[in-house]
Amino acid sequence: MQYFTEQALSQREALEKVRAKYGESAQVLSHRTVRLGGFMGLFAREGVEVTGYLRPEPRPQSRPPADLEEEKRKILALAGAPAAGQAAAAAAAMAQAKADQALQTVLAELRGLKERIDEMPRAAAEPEDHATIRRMDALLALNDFSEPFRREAVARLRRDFTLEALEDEDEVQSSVLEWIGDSLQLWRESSEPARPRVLALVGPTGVGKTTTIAKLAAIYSVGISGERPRSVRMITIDNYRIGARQQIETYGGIMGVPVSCVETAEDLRKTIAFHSDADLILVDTVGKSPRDAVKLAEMQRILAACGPAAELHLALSATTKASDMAQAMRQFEPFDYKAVVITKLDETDRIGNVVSALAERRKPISYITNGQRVPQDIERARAERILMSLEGFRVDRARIEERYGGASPQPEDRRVRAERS
Ligand SMILES: Nc1nc2c(ncn2[C@@H]2O[C@H](COP(=O)(O)OP(=O)(O)OP(=O)(O)O)[C@@H](O)[C@H]2O)c(=O)[nH]1
Ligand SMILES: [Mg+2]
Repeated sequence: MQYFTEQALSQREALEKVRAKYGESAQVLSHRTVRLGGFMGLFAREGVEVTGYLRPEPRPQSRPPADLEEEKRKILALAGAPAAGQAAAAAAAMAQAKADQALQTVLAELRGLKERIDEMPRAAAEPEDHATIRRMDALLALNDFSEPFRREAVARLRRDFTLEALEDEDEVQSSVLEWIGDSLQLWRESSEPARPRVLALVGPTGVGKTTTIAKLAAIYSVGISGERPRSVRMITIDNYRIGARQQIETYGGIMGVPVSCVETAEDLRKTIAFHSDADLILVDTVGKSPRDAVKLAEMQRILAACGPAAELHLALSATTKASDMAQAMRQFEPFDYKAVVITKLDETDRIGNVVSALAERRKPISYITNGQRVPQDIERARAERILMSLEGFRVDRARIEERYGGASPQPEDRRVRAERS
């Protein structure tokens, strides 16, 4: 307890001093008359001295019952409480842990449910729309076309078709197919490519970049159906993964295509300069997660050494879900990729996700790969090939080929077909 003593000329003044100094908590116990000031007993004046103590601060509010229980359990445990007490405390703790776990499970399930609901295709057509419009919307949803793409198609169907015309469902389907075909942009090689033509492939991990590079090296180095064989080189920036280096070196060994492994931008620049007599230099890169911005920036810095004329292509697997595909396209945007290689077309029947993502960003498709075999399973992108692989559409093949297949098939396409037949 804290005590105080204050002196003043009067009791009133002494009490005022106490209040001012210690506030309401001051409790005066006694007062007495004293002599104040003076010199050696002379000139002193009579005054008052008050003595008292400070009332302790009120105790904080008692804790809520749950905390009290917790305290009790701890004290019992510390004091070596009887076994029954400990058992009760342990049981209570376990019950609490179980309740927490159950809550976490429920929350995780709710989160998953929300994600699934968000991903569920919502109908772009209204119930009052003509049955053909609703069926077209369902067909596009079946093929994983994005909601904006389907909304656009539904709006166009409402606008361009009379009720009578909507009765001819085959004709409507053919029109929708043509709209899809027209939305596709195809990458065409320059008729006078730079020499050497440098083509680098970037993309998320495991989409098939190295396999695609090997396929391209094979088809261009062999020279197909009268095309002159090109002198091809492969460079990999994936130097530190032993398996990856072996993978591309094995392909190079089989095809007789020289392979160089580089680590830095300077290495890359020098290696390209060293192979300046080649027709085509293919650059394979290590797969990057689109979420890893730092590594993406580093790869971009290295690839700048390919020079301004280099073609950067983004490899995307057709099996990627629409939202991840959009994210990959966005994250690789700073690479200024010129075209997209769609890989693993053989692993899915639904490619609307790719088609709508490319249409929304106006990116052309350069190559399509549809299997693991090197070099057979690759072709230059063709609209009719993509349209034919759509699910559930009754395709008027002759009409599609007439519209999109005007140009004779690319040499490697003929070869691939010959090999398959
Ligand atoms: N089904 C199928 N599998 C493919 C295709 N292209 C590649 N693959 C397979 O996909 C797997 C990964 O291929 P890689 O070429 O190593 O992929 P990557 O993009 O180089 O992988 P990282 O370098 O690790 O990023 C391998 O098993 C390939 O055989 C394709 O068109 N279809
Ligand atoms: Mg690779």
